[in-house]
Amino acid sequence: MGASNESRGALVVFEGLDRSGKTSQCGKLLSYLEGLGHSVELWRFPDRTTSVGQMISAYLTNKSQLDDHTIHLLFSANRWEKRLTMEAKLKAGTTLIVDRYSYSGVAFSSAKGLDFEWCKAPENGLIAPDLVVYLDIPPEKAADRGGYGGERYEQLEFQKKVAQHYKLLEDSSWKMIDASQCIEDVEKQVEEIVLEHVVTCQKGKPLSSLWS
Ligand code: FDM
Repeated sequence: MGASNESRGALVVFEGLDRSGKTSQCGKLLSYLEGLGHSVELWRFPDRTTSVGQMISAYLTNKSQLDDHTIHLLFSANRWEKRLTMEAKLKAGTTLIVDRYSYSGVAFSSAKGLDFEWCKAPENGLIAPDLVVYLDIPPEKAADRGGYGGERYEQLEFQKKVAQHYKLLEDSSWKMIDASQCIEDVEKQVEEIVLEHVVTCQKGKPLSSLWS
């Protein structure tokens, strides 16, 4: 996909159950990398600011009902509409920290009972992350942290199914981090592993596509 030896930013994705600490860790990592002088941006999916994102948001907050396949494709479309910008930013040397990506797409929809391979198909051709940080936490422990906000998927029984489906997606780009640890320990491990990948991408690791 990209020519090698061109310095570029890294695509770092955070995945994990609700209340696993993704959003806090993404924010901390942003400050850390900025402090080191890197060009870095924080993204999240769903991106609720686009018109597709607004349909997704209405669904998640139970203001609209959609067929499971339809919402799955909207989540995917929401990533596709950002793909070109994502590639341009990475090539311009900006590291992107992304709170949820295709793995959430597949794990959540297949947890509802949709076919796993069908769920993966629309993600084919999106940019593959250089690193997926999976914040691993037992669903019961995540639920104990409280603060499920009442959106559609924030229920313990469903989160247990999501956890099982996430694990089917693990590949060599994944780094599992025990998210039951204190926030500072998680932060330190995240910083170390991400920095390693940022340096590899600066040295010109080529971009690649999901799911190859
Ligand atoms: N979610 C998120 C999906 O079901 N599919 C997707 O492709 C993505 C990116 O949307 F419950 C689910 C996961 C979560 C919800 O996520 C909204 P945030 O992180 O709470 O905004």
